[in-house]
Amino acid sequence: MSVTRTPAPDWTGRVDPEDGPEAIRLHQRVQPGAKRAVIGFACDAGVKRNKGRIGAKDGPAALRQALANLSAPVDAPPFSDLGDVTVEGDALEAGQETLANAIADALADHERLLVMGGGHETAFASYAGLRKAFPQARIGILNLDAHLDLRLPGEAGGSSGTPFAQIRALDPERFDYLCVGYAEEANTQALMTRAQDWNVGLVSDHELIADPHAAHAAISDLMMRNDYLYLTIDIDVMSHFQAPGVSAPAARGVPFATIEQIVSFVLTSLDGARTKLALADLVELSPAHDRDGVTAKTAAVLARRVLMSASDAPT
Ligand SMILES: [Mn+2]
Repeated sequence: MSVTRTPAPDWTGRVDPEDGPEAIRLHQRVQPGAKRAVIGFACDAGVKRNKGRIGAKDGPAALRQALANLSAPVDAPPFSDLGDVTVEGDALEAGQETLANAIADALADHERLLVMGGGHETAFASYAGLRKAFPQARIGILNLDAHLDLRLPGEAGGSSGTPFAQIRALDPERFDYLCVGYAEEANTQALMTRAQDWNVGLVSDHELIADPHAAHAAISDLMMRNDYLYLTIDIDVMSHFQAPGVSAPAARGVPFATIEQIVSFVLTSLDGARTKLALADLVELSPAHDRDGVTAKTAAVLARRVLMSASDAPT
């Protein structure tokens, strides 16, 4: 079979019983049936079709390992691990369909799901799953990325460079997309023009370097006009030294502290807002290209924030 469901591994890590009950780490917060959950998409097919350097298939395992030993706030909610959807060879569409169905099922039981990619082809499955779970909802897409990923699918089909064009094709009347951190040299003029034609919101890496709050107004507006925010973090939005373990490292990139601050802004903006963050994903971690595990750790710090933040305000 070219697409398989792989059960969750056992989470293990350091324990410090001598330091008392507050000395807990994320691996000690994994509980079946928790309101939050993670699921992995072990897939190289999207990056391969996009002619990038492959390795994202090992992303979920590396991210779990990097998450395990991070400290957990004592009042943080527990989370479940739903295992992986594993794609062998070029079975991308079947893998995305399996992941989308798994996401839709999971959102019936969990208030927040974090998908661990995989390349950015993960996003098409993420959105399709979220849409399936909430057919009538207004969904705003916030992509933290050096790339618009708006290319049109070619003869081989979709790839890690096409997810947002595919999402628009799936849901043309309701496409509401904000890309934060794009690099001018990493996107052709054709894509920039397409973004304008499709009313895509844009905040560049240069703007964020000049002002770390440059995206706040656009993010607030996106949240105000939607019921759900779909947050997708491509770790290649950060600099090559912060995120070397990706398919396409950024020469410039947005500082890590700025990306953390944007994620925090999203999470704190959920308090008192109507908008929910039911689904987030973190993509393009490619452990074979990592150095000293720094990319995995960077991804894990962001994933920890999304998983451990306070619950959404009730509506
Ligand atoms: Mn991307």
